[in-house]
Amino acid sequence: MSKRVFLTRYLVEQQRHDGRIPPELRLLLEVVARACKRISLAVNKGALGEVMGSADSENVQGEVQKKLDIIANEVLIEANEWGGHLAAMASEEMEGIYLVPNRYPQGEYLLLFDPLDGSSNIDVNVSIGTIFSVLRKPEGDRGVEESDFLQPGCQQVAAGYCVYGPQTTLVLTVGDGVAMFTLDREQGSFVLTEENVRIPEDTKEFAINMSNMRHWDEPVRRYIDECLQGKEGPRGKDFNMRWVASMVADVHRIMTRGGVFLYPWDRREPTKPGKLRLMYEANPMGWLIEQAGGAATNGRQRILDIAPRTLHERVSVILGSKNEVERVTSYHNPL
Ligand code: P6P
Repeated sequence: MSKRVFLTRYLVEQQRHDGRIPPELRLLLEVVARACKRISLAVNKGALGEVMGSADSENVQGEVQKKLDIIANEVLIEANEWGGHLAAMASEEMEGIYLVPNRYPQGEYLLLFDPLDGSSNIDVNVSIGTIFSVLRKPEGDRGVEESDFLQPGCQQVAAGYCVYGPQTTLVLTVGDGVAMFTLDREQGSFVLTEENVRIPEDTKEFAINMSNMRHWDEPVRRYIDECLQGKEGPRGKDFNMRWVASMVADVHRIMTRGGVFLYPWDRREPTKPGKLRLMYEANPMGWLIEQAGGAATNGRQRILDIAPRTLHERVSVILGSKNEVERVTSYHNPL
């Protein structure tokens, strides 16, 4: 059996190799990975852990919170607040930012996360996941403010997700490609199972919630209609469709075998640019996809170039196999 490389060794070698992972960032990534292990254990207990169902509360998005949403959020806060690597955190489950308490040392990083994305799937035993993004806090000794988080995705220093499915798999980038680690439950360690992940530039598989078709804008309708026409149509090939309704699961499939994921703007809530959140869903996933050779736009511009205006702002998302994303984007920007 080939020598197993655990997450810690991988991060130490990356740190030693090109200095891309300063010690504080390595600590941050190891702490987040440990928190994901704890979340995985809670998720895997299911009904046995009395963690199923909804809490009697709503999050800042106005969505009913699942008990596991709150548990996952608390696990990430508690794991990260004392280590001295962070200055503050932001979460889909919290309206404002969370400042590291003064009783703990202050670090130079900002951590953003969707603690349990796809939580509508919890009660039906379908894969869900944690998404995280790491930014540097601006220079200076002043306290961190919400505006310090409003950096474009191209400023991220690390990003990743952990998918809680048949396997628990941690996928991360620090800007030098994408690596995947599978949790060895017997040892309680993440083991390197894939590095230099590459997404095929072409695909025959699209992921979108088809029930919203009548609400889409014309460029998306045109793209999906052409896919549905199959080899008799302008694409000259048949397409397959997948929709898990869990972004982490859909993105992980694309990271593994290619594909294109679309959650576009639609007429149901025309004042919202999209359903997914820029800071802790689209930006980390967009960077991971780009680092694996794919592309990510909002239909008109690169996701990672979008200048955020608010912490929980939403965005239209088209990401995955490069040539398909470029096609959909070209339909939005006719010459
Ligand atoms: P719909 C989960 O709630 C989520 O934020 C993403 O993980 C997922 O891709 C999307 O919403 C699913 O949305 O409208 O199909 O339920």
